[in-house]
Amino acid sequence: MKKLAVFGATGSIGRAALEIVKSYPERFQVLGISAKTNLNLLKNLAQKFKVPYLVVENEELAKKLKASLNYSAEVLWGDRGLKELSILPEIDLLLIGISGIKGLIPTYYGLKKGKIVALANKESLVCAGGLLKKIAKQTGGKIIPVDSEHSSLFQLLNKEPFSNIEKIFLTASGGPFYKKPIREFVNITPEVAIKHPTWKMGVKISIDSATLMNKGFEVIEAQVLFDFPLEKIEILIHPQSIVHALVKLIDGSYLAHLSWPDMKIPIAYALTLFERIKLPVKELNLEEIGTLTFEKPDFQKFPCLRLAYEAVREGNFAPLILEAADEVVVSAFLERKITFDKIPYFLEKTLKEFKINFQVKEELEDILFLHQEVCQFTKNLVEKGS
Ligand code: MN3
Repeated sequence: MKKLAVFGATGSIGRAALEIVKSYPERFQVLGISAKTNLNLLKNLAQKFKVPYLVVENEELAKKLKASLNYSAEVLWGDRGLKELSILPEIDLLLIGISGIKGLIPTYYGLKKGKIVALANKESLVCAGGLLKKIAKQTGGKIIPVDSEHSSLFQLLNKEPFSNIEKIFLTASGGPFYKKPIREFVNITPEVAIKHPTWKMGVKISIDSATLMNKGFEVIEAQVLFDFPLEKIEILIHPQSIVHALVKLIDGSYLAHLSWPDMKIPIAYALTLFERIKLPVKELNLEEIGTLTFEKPDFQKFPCLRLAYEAVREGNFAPLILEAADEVVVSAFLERKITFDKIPYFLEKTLKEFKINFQVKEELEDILFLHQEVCQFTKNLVEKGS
């Protein structure tokens, strides 16, 4: 029986994970769940699974939740609550479905305790990849990717010695605007941009998919996760979202991972520690799909891709700077302070102009502080720029 904590239980990753848990009660027990503010759904999930530890964003919500529960549970809150849940001795596996830099908190403390971390949070590896890998090495903690592309690569790369691998490919649907002429980008509204063609996801990641910044972050993650040279990581636009990743071997063979785009597959693969279990997912009918297409991404039209590669090349904290800037710029777009076409402009400007003015120790507090500093810097840029 695996003992789980699900961070971001009310989001799309968390809900999919709990659906799997519900189908396999003999395999999993949920000891902790967290949510930011969706109190009603968190309460329903908590009561359904009789979860002993719950985390919400603040004390007020914690009190409200505790008073409304029909059983007795420990209700924690805030960053401290995230930390406390992640280090509970009785939990073996953490699923990090929180989006944003807050996801780094349970990832960091969980790895420090040598736990298995099934990671769907992008910011953790983009902002603190080196640090997390260092900790995992020291404690024996494990990072298992849950993002569909990285889970696919993980499955493909498991079967081959490193020296056999010539290249890896992440696929991208291209998002809703892949075919749109760039001159029309200025008119894209938030309402249209959050509609992703194949995946149902949170708002921030949907915008990142529309700018392809999401794919850029995934390149950064793949580089960290698999210790693979950047020049050998490529992106292929694949609008059908059936092939999630490919690996090219030195003998000219390609291995690919195909599945219906459903996050339950990579989540279950991580939660079971690489066993295969039956899942309630739609049958992949290749005859019905008929054609799978691939093309090179357009770096001119989607400069966020170039920025991601540049950030990795620059190293230091450039990926963190890019990620923090993106958080601010995406909010500014959602609040209609800037237009869609200006997103990469502000990212690039932050990358160029932000200077780190203190000695950053590779520790959680410093990384969170640096992230905040960048956010403030980009906020000022956006205000001046519009
Ligand atoms: Mn992905």
